Amino acid sequence: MATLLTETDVRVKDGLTRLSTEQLHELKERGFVTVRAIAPPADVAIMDAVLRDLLARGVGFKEGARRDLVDPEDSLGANSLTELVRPQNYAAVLRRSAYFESAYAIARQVLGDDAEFAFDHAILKPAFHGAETPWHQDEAYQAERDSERDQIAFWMPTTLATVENGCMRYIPGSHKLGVLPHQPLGGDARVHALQCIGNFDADSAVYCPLQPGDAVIHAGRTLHSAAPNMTADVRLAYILVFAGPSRRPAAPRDHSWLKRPNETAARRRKLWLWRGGAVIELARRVARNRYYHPAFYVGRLRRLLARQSRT
Ligand SMILES: O=C(O)CCC(=O)C(=O)O
Repeated sequence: MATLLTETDVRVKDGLTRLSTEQLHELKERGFVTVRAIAPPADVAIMDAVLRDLLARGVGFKEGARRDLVDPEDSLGANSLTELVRPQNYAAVLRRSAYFESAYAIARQVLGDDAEFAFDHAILKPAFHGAETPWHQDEAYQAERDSERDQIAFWMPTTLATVENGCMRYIPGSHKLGVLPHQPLGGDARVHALQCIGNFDADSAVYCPLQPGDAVIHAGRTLHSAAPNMTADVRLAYILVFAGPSRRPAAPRDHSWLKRPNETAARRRKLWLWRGGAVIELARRVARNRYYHPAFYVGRLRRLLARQSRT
């Protein structure tokens, strides 16, 4: 059982807060960039313990937040590629980490002052048999037809991430290809994970092994995946996603692969919402908003005033 430390313990403010010009260029041109020590070791140790504890206790299963990404049955015992969506809902200590502060500062640098925290998730590849994460672009998971947003994800392992245990791998420049066609993994609409079925050269993949507390940042359209875990230790990553303001796409988007009413975790979630979870969900949204950076509110106010003056 992990020990939850107090807020004072985790407010270690010596994380990284800006990318260099070279790193920004790399992110823009290749679609991903690695950064060293985005979070201090004490912070990483706490996040690792907190996430392992949440995952070991099966937290979030009934509400569809805990799921197996590749198992169609997706029972609580499924143990192929385990994800917990929005772990901050269950451990606010994650929100107060130096990692979060650093990532948010970098997200504002990359996406502009209007950048918003979109969501967090943790992904665990079990020892010996953790499944491959299929090739995909994160933007393929965005359902909106008439709006799109630039996004970046920070993928930070709290364990070692190696070629053997499933570190991230990327197709350089693939973020310039637009959103390619996807399908649920293996064409099974019960599975949550999407798989890119467009044309790309998997042999050009670049692997990004990392130390705990390092991170790789990727754009919403960068093709990525992670190999299976063949080692005796788990591989655990904590991921933060930030998004810029929404805009109208050049043409309405049709991510038809997201129409899958039989997705197992989504069905659990629907049931939970109907049975009163909607109230909890609303309370969580209100609580989340109070954390936004002042620049977020200034941006909102500016846009509101601009709209008023146009009418
Ligand atoms: O952790 C993994 O295996 C995959 C992570 C991923 O695909 C993502 O963060 O978008």
